Amino acid sequence: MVVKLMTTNNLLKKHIPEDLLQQWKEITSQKQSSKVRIANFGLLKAGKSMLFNCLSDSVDNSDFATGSVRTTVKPKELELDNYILVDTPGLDCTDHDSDQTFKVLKGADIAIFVHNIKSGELDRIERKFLENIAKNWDEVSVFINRTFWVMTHLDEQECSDSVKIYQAVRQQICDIFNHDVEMFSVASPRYQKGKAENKKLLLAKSNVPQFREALDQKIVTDAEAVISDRNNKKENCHKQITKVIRDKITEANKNISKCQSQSSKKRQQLSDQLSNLIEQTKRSVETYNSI
Ligand SMILES: Nc1nc2c(ncn2[C@@H]2O[C@H](COP(=O)(O)OP(=O)(O)OP(=O)(O)O)[C@@H](O)[C@H]2O)c(=O)[nH]1
Ligand SMILES: [Mg+2]
Repeated sequence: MVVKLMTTNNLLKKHIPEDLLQQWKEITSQKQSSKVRIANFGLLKAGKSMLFNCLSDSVDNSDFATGSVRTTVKPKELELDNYILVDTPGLDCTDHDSDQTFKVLKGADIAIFVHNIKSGELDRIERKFLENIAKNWDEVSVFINRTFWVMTHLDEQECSDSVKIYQAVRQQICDIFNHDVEMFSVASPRYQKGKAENKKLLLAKSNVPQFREALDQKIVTDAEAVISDRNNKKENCHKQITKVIRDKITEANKNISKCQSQSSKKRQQLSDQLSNLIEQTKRSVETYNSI
């Protein structure tokens, strides 16, 4: 008999649920860097990539492609001096994109939620995605503590409406997580123009420097906690995988015992039938001999 040995990867694929395996891959495939990983998330055209270009000071949007039609189609990573940025596709395009973003967030240390203030309050898809996090995140309080909430397109919505929208979105987030959050409103093109033309007023009015400062501050104050959370995440994921494997072994052992007991029952039945047959044959021969 030829026993085909399966590779570890194939074994994992066969026995571990896809989402758990994906989470493990996401955590373990990250560059073994002590740098903080920052991932964005939000609807299509929310301004995620442009905001990341501001963080990397790419005034011509060359680090992360931006555009007026669906632009980011798969996550893109960029390593900077003090952190790694992971740009993601819009949540509202396909279910696969949303799932992929959820996994990217699981592997990130800090998340940045990006919402276009021009689109008004959070829509159904954004709320659904956030509700899913509130329901399924291992430690929601850590998520809240490590997430920045940013509204873009401030330059196109500077009217009384923007204050109303700002407050309404903040309330929506508070309702989902039962936690009040601080929100930033930014104007990314203004920041890029200010950088390119060295115009301090534009930079200040973009609000991006204030946001960057808060982000930098968070990275400094949470540095140790981030590493310890990262290890906890890895450990939790490893524990879950081990549990799945142990449960599978227990189930397989039960099946083996069941098969063994069935086979021994069958063996006994066969043996009884054969003994019966021998006995009957013997009796027939005796009867024949006595005639
Ligand atoms: N006026 C203004 N335009 C912005 C701002 N942020 C982004 N944009 C523009 O909005 C469009 C979408 O921006 P992106 O950064 O590509 O949006 P995205 O969320 O990455 O989009 P996808 O990758 O397709 O999901 C681009 O044309 C940007 O130039 C902003 O703060 N103000
Ligand atoms: Mg993009």
